Amino acid sequence: MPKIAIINDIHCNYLMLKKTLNYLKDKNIDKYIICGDSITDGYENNLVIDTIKKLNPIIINGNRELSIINYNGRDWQNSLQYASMLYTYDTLSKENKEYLKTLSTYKIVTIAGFKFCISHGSPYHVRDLIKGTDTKTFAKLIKDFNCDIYLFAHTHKPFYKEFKGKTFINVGSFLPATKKPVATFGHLLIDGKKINYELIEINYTAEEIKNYYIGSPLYQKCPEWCNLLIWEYINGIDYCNDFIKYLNKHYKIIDNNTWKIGFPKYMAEKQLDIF
Ligand SMILES: [Mn+2]
Repeated sequence: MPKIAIINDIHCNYLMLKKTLNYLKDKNIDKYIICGDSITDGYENNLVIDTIKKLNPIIINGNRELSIINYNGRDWQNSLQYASMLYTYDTLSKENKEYLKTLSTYKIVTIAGFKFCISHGSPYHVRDLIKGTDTKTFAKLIKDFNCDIYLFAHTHKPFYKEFKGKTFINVGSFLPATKKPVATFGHLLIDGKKINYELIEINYTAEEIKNYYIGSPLYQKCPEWCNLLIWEYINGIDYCNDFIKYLNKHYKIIDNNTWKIGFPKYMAEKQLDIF
């Protein structure tokens, strides 16, 4: 009866990774599956990758890993918008960059007779945003890949869907986008021809999150981005993307100047304290 833990969109949150692995330590997990975006948005990228490697997981890259391994060494310099990405690029070891370069963006594997299609966005594109209601895509995936279980990530919104005898799962993220402040991951038990799926929620407090980020080396490089992340954890709302959308809406050019002006305005509009 293989027991599988599925962990997606870690976004370099070592605090949640520790809590998750602590929860799983006596659960006799046979296989870990990690569907990408393990790095960036945090300050312990090497620790996260080194910890993941020790799990000997089935692992793929998300868009964040691709951005880091394909970075040209120029575009993010002196940019507030990309300061967090640059932090990851600058601190991630050569060895870990090389490790990520060996990974693909989707994978087909068979575990205990079940054929899995593992992807970040989808096997078609790393940034696809697949929802539990996307039955047209599910039908196409069945036709193109002929798998039993399809795993997605990237949206940070968990779903579990059975369609035409196949199973489609997103286990969510450590960085929630469901207005509920919990980190989520999946536990899958294969029992003969049956599967038993459970979405696990890991709790944290606003204090823990604030203590983790405020004053960190990442916070020192990009306090604005860290503030958006902290509130994202506290409220389960994707403020990082929403702030970029806000800047695009209100300013012709997005540069450090409009970031500096736009950030306090945005935070005031959303009634979010700046830490
Ligand atoms: Mn992603």
